[in-house]
Amino acid sequence: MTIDLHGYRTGNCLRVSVALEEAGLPYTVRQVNLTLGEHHSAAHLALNPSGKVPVIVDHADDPPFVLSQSNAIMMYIDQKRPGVLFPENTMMRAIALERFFYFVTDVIGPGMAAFRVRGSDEARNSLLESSLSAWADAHRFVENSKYMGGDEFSAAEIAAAVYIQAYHRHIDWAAAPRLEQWLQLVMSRPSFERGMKAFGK
Ligand SMILES: N[C@@H](CCC(=O)N[C@@H](CS)C(=O)NCC(=O)O)C(=O)O
Repeated sequence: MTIDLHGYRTGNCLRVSVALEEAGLPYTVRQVNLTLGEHHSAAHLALNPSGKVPVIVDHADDPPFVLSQSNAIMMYIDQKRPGVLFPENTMMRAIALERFFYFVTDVIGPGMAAFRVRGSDEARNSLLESSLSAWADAHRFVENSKYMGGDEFSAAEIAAAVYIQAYHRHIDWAAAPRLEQWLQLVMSRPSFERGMKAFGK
């Protein structure tokens, strides 16, 4: 029994496809083409009345379990395959969560807001600057560690690396050599690569 992942090629959906790949959970992509407005269809609204993606439907449950919100889905995946997205050790887990939420709230949050802001270049630039400077500041997390949360790969990698793809050209990589090495390490993981291609391209 697999999980259906309803989504499109966006950061929120890619975080989930990468997480499913990393956890080794079988899933089937159900494309919801946002440019064609398929997220407003009756079928999609029945799964998620807010009309957003991603949504998963886990057929292992009867009736199937439906869940939206990318970060809640990642926590659900973590519970289905403990120890892959977040370490099981209490303190290591707390650090990985700290870094995961750093990327979700301090980096991705303002970045998404910048993308949506209309009519004010000043507001857009300020949000983008705040997002990218928080991203660059994550240099300190990997200065003496292999991964963002320590020695183990975690969902913090997924949050950070998926996001930065869209802003790659804005980063001064020469000033952040460890970040560049970390990104190469993460992006070369076969499971990560498969997850990034889940919605095509
Ligand atoms: N907080 C939600 C955000 C979901 C979201 O905004 N999804 C976007 C795609 S990344 C969407 O469905 N946009 C369509 C719309 O807002 O009409 C999550 O993390 O899943």
